[in-house]
Amino acid sequence: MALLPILRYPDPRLKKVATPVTQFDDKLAKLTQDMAETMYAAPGVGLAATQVDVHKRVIVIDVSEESNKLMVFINPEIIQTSAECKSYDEGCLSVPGFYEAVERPATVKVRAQDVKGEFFEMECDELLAVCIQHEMDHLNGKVFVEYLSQLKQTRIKTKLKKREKEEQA
Ligand code: K1U
Ligand code: ZN
Repeated sequence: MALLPILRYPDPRLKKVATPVTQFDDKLAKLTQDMAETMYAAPGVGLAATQVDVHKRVIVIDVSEESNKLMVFINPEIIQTSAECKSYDEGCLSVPGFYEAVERPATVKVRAQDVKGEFFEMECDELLAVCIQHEMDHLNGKVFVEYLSQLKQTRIKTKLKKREKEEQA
């Protein structure tokens, strides 16, 4: 297994729209394993392939208390959303150190394929609902800060650039 470098906002590669997976082979299995290792090491509760510069529709998530319930979603689609919305303080491994409130549908039903290509459906609520919507945004080239005001987006970009310079010095 391997740890993959995570792209940092505002890297333009985070804006790419991921394409569907068509080959359910060993290469895909290895990608999901490497993504899981990268997510656990970060640490985080989710990771989209976009964030590791692979522009395929692949997501890994583990929102369990003991980080032992890995879920893999290939070609995920949201097929139902609740009318009720909830706000959650979201974080992002591509925007390290920033947590901001984002409002999204409280529950969603997802249809996806597993690593072998088998279709499944899942009802998601609580953190899982937040996380799957956040990760699907990544696959569509959207980072959660885009839900914030222009002022907040600019402040986050400025702080991240300053931090990057300090890290390089
Ligand atoms: O997509 C990502 O960058 C992963 C992101 C997922 C997420 C978390 C919370 C709300 C929405 C989306 C993260 O995992 S950020 C880190 C984080 O939430 C966390 C880190 C350590 C322990 C528990 C949570
Ligand atoms: Zn993210």
